[in-house]
Amino acid sequence: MILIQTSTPILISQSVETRYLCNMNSLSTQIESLKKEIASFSIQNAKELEAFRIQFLGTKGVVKNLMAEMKQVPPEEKRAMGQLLNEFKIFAEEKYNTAKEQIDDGSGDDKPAMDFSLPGNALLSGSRHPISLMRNRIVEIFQHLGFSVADGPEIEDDWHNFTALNLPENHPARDMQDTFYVQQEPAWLLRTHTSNVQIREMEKGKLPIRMIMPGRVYRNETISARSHCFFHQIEGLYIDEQVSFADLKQTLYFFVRELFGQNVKVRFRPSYFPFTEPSAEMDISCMLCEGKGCSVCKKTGWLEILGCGMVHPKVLENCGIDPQKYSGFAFGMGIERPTMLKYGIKDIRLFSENDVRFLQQFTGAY
Ligand code: 2U9
Repeated sequence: MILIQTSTPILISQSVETRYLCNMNSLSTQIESLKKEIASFSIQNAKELEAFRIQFLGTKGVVKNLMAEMKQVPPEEKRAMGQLLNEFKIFAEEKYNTAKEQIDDGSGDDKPAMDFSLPGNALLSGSRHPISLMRNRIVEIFQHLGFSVADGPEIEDDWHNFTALNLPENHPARDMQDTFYVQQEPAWLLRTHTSNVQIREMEKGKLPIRMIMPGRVYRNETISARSHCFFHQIEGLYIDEQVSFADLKQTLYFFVRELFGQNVKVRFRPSYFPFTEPSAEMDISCMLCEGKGCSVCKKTGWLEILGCGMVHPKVLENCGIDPQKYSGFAFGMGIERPTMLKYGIKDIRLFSENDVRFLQQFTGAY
């Protein structure tokens, strides 16, 4: 015979002969009486709450003991009795939870009521990462010029990262863009620039294209205060009939004045990239010394900000675009460098260390 411990002892198992020790009718009578007991159980404070929990919901409490008895119920009655028991369990839990809430919020008599005159808890607001702040601002400027944003894979194949960009295997310029290869599939690599997205957009064959491609890129480089094995870029591409170098210059001039202020000066220096011809690097006047020369601009008065050029005809051909009909310009810039300049950040590693003392400084920044 098993007695469940309540103030009114409940007889669950009555005799050995019956094999199962309570039936549907007797269980429902017992539960009705238990429910009455629960309803009249006074819970005014944490101590009474705990007493209730132990008696009805504890490991040796009424609910657990009734559940244990279910083992002896024949299969044809298990379902109905199980349901009855479950409803009872919910009934007891609801009583417990309601009482707990009242005690926790001070409306029980254990704690004083809440003092609404006290100051509230401050809401901690997060902050955008400085790289995101800079990327968003750059994206916004180009969107005003009618550029849309395109995205693509960081794990790329050789064609989209190198070969289509006029960087065939063994091209010496590949040396400057050494990267990481996927061990199980060495034909896949981590992209070294977001140019793979341009190639994929051009391959779609929908012209004209006026897009910018922000994203994370990878290089096999030694990590130091000035360089990292991954960083962020924004590249841009404009392809249409009769796009000229003058369009490139005017677009980029507009962009840097929006980003760094209307007084900024620019200069273009001839350069070489396998994917553009002609190619150039664009410098802006140093915003720290206003072109006079300082340690940041290494006494030159100029800061190198991006590379650019007219898309090489071979690259257009590689993507199925007729270079006789279409021309275009492209540019690429790292996001870390202008971000470091804008916020006076001296070490590139801070961007990826996730130190809240660093990140918190950008709360409310734009
Ligand atoms: C296609 C055709 C041409 C993108 C370009 C550069 C020049 C450039 C560097 C700036 C700093 C990379 O992050 S960085 O190291 N980029 O100098 N990028 S032209 O030219 C393209 C891209 C795609 C199809």
